[in-house]
Amino acid sequence: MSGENPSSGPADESNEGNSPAVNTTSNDQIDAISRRVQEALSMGRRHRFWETQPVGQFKDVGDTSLPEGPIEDPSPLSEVRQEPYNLPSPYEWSTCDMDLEETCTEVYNLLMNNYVEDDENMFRFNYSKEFLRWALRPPGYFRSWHIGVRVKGSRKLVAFITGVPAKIRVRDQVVLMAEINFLCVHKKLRSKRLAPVMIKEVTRRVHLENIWQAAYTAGVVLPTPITTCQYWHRSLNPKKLIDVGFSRLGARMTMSRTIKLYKLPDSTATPGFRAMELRDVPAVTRLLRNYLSQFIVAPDFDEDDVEHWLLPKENVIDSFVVESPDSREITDFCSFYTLPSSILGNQNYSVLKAAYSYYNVALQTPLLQLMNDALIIAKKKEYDVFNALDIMQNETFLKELKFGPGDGQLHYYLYNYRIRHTLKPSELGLVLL
Ligand code: MYA
Repeated sequence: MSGENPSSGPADESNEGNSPAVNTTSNDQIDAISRRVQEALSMGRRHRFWETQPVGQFKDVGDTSLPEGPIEDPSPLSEVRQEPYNLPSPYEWSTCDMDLEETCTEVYNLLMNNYVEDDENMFRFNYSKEFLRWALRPPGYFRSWHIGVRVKGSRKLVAFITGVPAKIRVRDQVVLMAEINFLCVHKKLRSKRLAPVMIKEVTRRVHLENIWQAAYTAGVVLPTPITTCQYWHRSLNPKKLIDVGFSRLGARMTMSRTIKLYKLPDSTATPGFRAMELRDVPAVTRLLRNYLSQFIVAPDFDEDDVEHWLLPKENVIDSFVVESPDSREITDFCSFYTLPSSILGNQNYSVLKAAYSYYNVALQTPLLQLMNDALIIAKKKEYDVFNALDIMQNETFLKELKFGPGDGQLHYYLYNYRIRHTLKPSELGLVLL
C-alpha cells in the first residue's frame, strides 16, 4: 500500500495499566509539530505540476458551491494523445510484463532499494514478488499500465509507476477508476521532475482505455486529500520491535512487563473461525458488499474481485471466515495482507514482518473478538507487528486491542473527481496496498 511510512511504530511503549503507546515523550510532540508544519508548508507552496491537474486545489478547500463529481469531462478517444510523453534523452519507456520472472525481479529490486522509507530512514517497504504479481494483475488488468523507465543502452530499470482498474463507489455513483501505485524513481535520479512525466504517461494510458478517474494514496500532502488517516501498530514481537528501533520501551516499563502486556492466547476464541476457501466467495462477496455500502468511498467488489483480492495466498493475503457451527452460514470475515519492511543498518535483523489489516466484516461476532483472533493468527505466523488504519470501524478496536498510534499518516486522493467535504477516516471504506 502505498506511499506511507513503511513502519514507524508507536513512539513509546510506556504503560500505566493497559493502554499502550501513549505519545508522551517530547520527541513525539516534536515529530507531530514538524509534520503539521510540513503539511502547512505544502498547502502554502506552489505545486508546479499538481496545479495543472484536474484535482481538488487548495484554494478551493471549503468552497461548497463547487459540484461533486468529475472535474473535467472525458475527451473523445480520438483526441487522446497517441504518442508517449517525452523522457529526458538517456531514458526510454518500457512496459513491464510482470509474468516474466526476470522483469518481476527487476521491479522487485528497484522497489526494494528505492521505494518508500520512514521519516528517519530506518525502514523501507519490501514488497515480495508474489505480492507485486497479485497487486498488479487483478481481473481486467492492463499490462500497458505497468510502466517502467529504463536507461537506453544498459536497459537498467530506474523508475516505475503502475495502475490497475477498480470500480470505486463514491456515494451512490460507481466509477471505473485506475488505482495508481508503486511510483518510484531511483534515488540517484530524484528531483529531476521525472515523476510528473510518469504521472502524465500513466494518465494517457488510462485515458486510452476510456477511464478518466483515479484513486491513490501518498505519505506526502498534495492537492488535495479526500481524507487523512493514521496508522496504528499492535506489537506482536515487542522485543524485536524495540531492538530494531521500531518502538521504544516505555517509561517505567521493563522488557518483561512489555512482553507480558502484548502476550496473546495460543488459539483463536471464535467457534467456526477458519481460513477462507474458494467455496466461500459468494458468501464473502455478499457480506462485504453489504458492509461496504455504509462508507462514502469504497470499492464495488464482485465475486471475481473477491476471489482475486481476498482468497488466501501464502505470504500475500490471509483471510478468515466464521462459519456458524449450527447454521453453517458465513457470518463474519477478516483479512490482512503481508508487507515486510527492510530494516536498514541493523546488525541483528534485516526484515520486519508486518501484517496490515485489510477488510473486516463483523456481523455476529464482536469486531473486537474477530480482530483479536486475527492478531492471534498473525502472532502464530510469526509476524512482528499488526498494522491498521483508523478507517472504517477500526477505531472501535484499536485502543482496546493495544494498538498504539504510529507517526505515519496516509493521505487518500482522487484524480478528476471532486468531493465537497473532506471525509472522516471512518467514512472511508477503501484500502489501497
Ligand atoms: S505513493 C508512493 C510514492 N513513492 C515513494 O515515496 C518512493 C520514494 N520516492 C520516490 O521514488 C520519489 O521521491 C517520487 C517523486 C517518485 C515519489 N505522488 O520527479 P520529481 C510530486 C504524487 O522532481 P522525485 C504512490 O505510489 C511533487 O509534489 N506526486 O520528484 C502513489 C512535485 O510536484 P509539484 C508526487 O522526488 C502515486 C513533483 O512530484 C509524489 O524525484 C500517485 C516532483 O517531481 C507522490 N507520492 O520523485 C501518483 N511525490 O511540483 C499520482 C512527489 O506539483 C497519480 N510528487 O508539487 C495521479 C493519477 C494518475 C492517473 C489518472 C487517470 C485518469
